[in-house]
Amino acid sequence: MNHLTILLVFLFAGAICEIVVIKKQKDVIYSDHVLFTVSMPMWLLCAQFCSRVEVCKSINFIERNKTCQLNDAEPGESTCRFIESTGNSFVAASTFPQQLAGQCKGNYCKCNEACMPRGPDYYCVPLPIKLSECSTQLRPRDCSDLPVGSDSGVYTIYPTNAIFDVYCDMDTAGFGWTVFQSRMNGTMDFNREWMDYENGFGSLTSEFWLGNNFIHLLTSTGNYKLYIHLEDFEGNFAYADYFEFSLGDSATNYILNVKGYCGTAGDSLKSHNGTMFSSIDKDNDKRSSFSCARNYKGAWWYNACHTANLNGEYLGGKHTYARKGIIWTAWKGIKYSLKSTKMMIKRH
Ligand SMILES: *[C@@H]1O[C@H](CO)[C@@H](O)[C@H](O)[C@H]1NC(C)=O
Ligand SMILES: *[C@@H]1O[C@H](CO)[C@@H](O)[C@H](O)[C@H]1NC(C)=O
Ligand SMILES: *[C@@H]1O[C@H](CO)[C@@H](O)[C@H](O)[C@H]1NC(C)=O
Ligand SMILES: [Ca+2]
Repeated sequence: MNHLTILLVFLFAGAICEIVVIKKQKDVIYSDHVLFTVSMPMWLLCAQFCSRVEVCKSINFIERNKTCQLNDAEPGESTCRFIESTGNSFVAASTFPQQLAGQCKGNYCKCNEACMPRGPDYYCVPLPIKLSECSTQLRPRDCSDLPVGSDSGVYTIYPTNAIFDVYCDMDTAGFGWTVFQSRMNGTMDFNREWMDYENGFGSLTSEFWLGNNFIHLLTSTGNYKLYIHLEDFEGNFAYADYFEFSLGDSATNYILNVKGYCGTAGDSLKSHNGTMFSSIDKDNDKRSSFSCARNYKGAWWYNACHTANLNGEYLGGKHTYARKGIIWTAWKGIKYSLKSTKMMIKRH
């Protein structure tokens, strides 16, 4: 018997003894985070399997061919990666009842091991399938390589030929986002020159810009998506999620490539795609005899000039100066400066 068969025997034996009620979210599957796929006769056994595997955060069960997919994430606020899919089910592991998690709850096997209950105790068995994520665990290329379960915070990452610190957000939109821009309360001055925007400024635990250099470096080593989280002063949130995001190098003036919008904030970056980065001392915008960066006190991928300006002045809500402030026009129009913003990326 191979490992998989042994594992399944245990799971089936376990399943027969337990009567549990699990809420399932029907008719959708979560497409972006499938770790691996196994055959199972019913979705409850798929859920059992997931509950025994430390890295499993949710499942898709495909009814037609009895396929159980284990996902390494639960969707965050965004539902962009859900696919409507009649007859199938999605279940988040956080909704599993205590009995299902059994004695393994809170115990940690290695990333490529499953936790198996034994009486009041547990033991770890190697998974039959090797998880690629494990190989880079000690030298994460970005926040998505960190061990599943890691908290939000500052981590050192090791993308190709570089080492630097970043803030990892594990709470806003699911696990593994590398944050490159943060506005919270206006404490940091964002009206800065090219060199600052190139190399980064601010404090990673408060307000900051990671640096065009670093954003380019990260997005040139793989396929990245972008998530923009916005908050107003009335307690509302909105997001814009782009399936594709990258920056060119310094020779292109960090030209923006962004596409695949989905979200609640509206697509205010569309008109900025394909434009170069500009700052108060370097005008690469599309408006002659006029500096968008100087006029709107920011640094951004200006066209002639903008429909979004998240590095603008911290003006604190409604104001009278059209397009000044921290602007996302599709959500709050041209005279509202947002309370907080976060721009972050994740490999896919
Ligand atoms: C079952 O169907 C899904 C969705 O069409 C597909 O992704 C998966 O590979 C199939 N599984 C098997 C074992 O054929
Ligand atoms: C802004 O928030 C940061 C981080 O929470 C804090 O350190 C700083 O003191 C705040 N500044 C103001 C002006 O509230
Ligand atoms: C966005 O800009 C990039 C870079 O200039 C370009 O290659 C791409 O075709 C543009 N995409 C869209 C959807 O306009
Ligand atoms: Ca100009």
